[in-house]
Amino acid sequence: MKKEKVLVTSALPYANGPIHLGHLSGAYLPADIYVRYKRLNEDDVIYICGSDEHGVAITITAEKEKISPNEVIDRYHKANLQAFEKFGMSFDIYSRTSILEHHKTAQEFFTDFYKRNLLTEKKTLQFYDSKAEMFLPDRYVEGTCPRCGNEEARSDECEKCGALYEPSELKNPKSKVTGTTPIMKETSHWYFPLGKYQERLEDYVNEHKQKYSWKENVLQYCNGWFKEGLKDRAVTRDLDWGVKVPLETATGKVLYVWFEAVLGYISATKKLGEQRGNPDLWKDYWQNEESKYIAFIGKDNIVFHTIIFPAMLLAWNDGNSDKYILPQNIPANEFLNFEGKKFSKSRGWGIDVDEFLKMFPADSLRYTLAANLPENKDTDFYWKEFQARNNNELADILGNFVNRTFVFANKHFEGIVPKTENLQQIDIEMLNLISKAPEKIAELIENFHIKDAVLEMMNLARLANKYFNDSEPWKTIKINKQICANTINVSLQTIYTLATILEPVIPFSAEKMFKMLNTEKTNWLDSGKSIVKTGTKLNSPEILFTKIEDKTIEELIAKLPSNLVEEEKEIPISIDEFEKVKLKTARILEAERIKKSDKLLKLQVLIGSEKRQIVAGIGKSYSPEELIGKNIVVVANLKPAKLFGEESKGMLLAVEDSEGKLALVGIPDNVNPGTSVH
Ligand code: B3M
Ligand code: ZN
Repeated sequence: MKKEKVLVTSALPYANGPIHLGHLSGAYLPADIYVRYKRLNEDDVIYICGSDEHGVAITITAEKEKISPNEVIDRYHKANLQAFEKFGMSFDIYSRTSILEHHKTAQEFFTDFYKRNLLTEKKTLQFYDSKAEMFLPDRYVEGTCPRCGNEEARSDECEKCGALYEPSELKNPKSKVTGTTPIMKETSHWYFPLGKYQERLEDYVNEHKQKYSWKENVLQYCNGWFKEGLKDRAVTRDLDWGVKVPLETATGKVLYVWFEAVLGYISATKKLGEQRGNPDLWKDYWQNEESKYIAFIGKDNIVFHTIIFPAMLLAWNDGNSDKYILPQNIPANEFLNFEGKKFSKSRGWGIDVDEFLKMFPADSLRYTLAANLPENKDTDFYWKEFQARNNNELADILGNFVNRTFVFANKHFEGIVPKTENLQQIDIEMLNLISKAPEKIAELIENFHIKDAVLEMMNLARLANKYFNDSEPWKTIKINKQICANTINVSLQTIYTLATILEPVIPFSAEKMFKMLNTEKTNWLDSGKSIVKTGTKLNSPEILFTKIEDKTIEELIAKLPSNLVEEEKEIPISIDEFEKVKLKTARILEAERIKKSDKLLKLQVLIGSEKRQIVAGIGKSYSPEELIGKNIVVVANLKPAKLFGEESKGMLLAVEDSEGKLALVGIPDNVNPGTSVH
């Protein structure tokens, strides 16, 4: 098979907080599994990551913790690097965006675009804190919601009522930096003409989706953006933390964090070359048609990697002779939740990697997360599932098989790999299984079906256990020692295959297995070809996995913040209370958008013979046209309210998916409007 040149990146985590399990499942563990597999397959792969150290994510943390941004990034860069190492991440480099090389790379892109007149300067009004003498990014301003009066509304949206508005509409704005009232001041920024690249980006996405079967979630995201139409995007910000805009007139301005963060992949590769004494190494991966680039991310980063970064690379390529390759695939994952709820640092919900690894081995965590990756939908980490995967799969299936084989080999064959003779059908079948497994699993990993690959791996261990049972070596040893020797030899070969194919998932245990077998790692595909030599002296067996006790897990569950459980716990109500809510069916007669809001729609609905107006926040999920004639369920006796100056009498029922998309609760067509819903 032709060896591939592969460049792999994982999203650069902000150095403003610890890495938690959700991060690992999204963009790190799947990439590490892929990369480790590629290395075993003897492909030429480099794996790049590092800290994202700019943007308001960092400065806000610095203010909260009352330390400087520099202290924030140093603290978390180090902590995250260590946590990743403990977890067994095998980056070739874990760089950071504060290094000079990165600033230079990012500025080089900006300057190139600027000189080629790609960027336009535009003036806008923005909040300005006169006391702190700084422009305030959106997240730095708080005020009273112009719609519902919530006093903690953000500058352009209210989390309480969901309203979106212009920052100038916010009442009583306050700077989060000094608490003073900000003024509106004119500022200017440079805009990248994303719209110009729309056609080429659509072609890029369409071609790649077919050729490399891009994931459905990624495509849907891209199509949403294309449908809306790509618009110019500001690539500078008024902030003094970040990569300075390399123009004399741009004092106090930095490059927008996303503009430079994606270039962090390139600067990190440059750094890697420097470390390896090969300064041109990066070109071999980034500017080489023979190389393929895979970008692992979580779903919240899709647009930056499928649209914005490729557009920047296209823009560069248009004007320069050294041309970058574009990502070949971007296998974005959905999110991992924790015990049924989103990870939340502020509410203490979830667990950091570091904390986790103080209690349990990395491989147990890696295996559990890998077996449950949010590849197509959000998944959950549950303590009980973790225990079950560790005890019932790692310990009882894999660990047990390895252990029994070694105990037998030591007891009856002096710890030396016995030779085979006259293999029986059952042995041949097992050897057949191990010879086929690597290829089958490789195909799954190559196509980023990592969860399925993990399933196959454990399945092989399961079949190996069954083979051992069915062979009954404890009987054959007494009747025909050669048959028993065959079983043990084949089992040892199987352990070798398992160690190889499981190495990407449980590298620490795989290492132990190779050591126990006293046999070097070979490449992926050969690992199923009876590599362990007859006569090899085995090393003494080690316990691979220890079981986790119920008590330990129960204690961890009991430690979960109870106030949060309380908060989201359903408060029981009586039937009488429920009866107060009048749910009725209704038919939508008319629908139109409310000006200035992309979320709100004004609906005229029919409830029985009564026509009513309802204002509903479903404008991002439905167009007015597609709503007309739909039968829905409404709360008919809700107190009337005014939204954007429009009267709303009632509320409709909709379900929200994990991406915030709403779907109306539907009812059969033959139900008349005005029917009560019980
Ligand atoms: N730091 C966002 C995040 O951590 C951002 C990713 C950058 S990838 C170039 O989700
Ligand atoms: Zn509000």
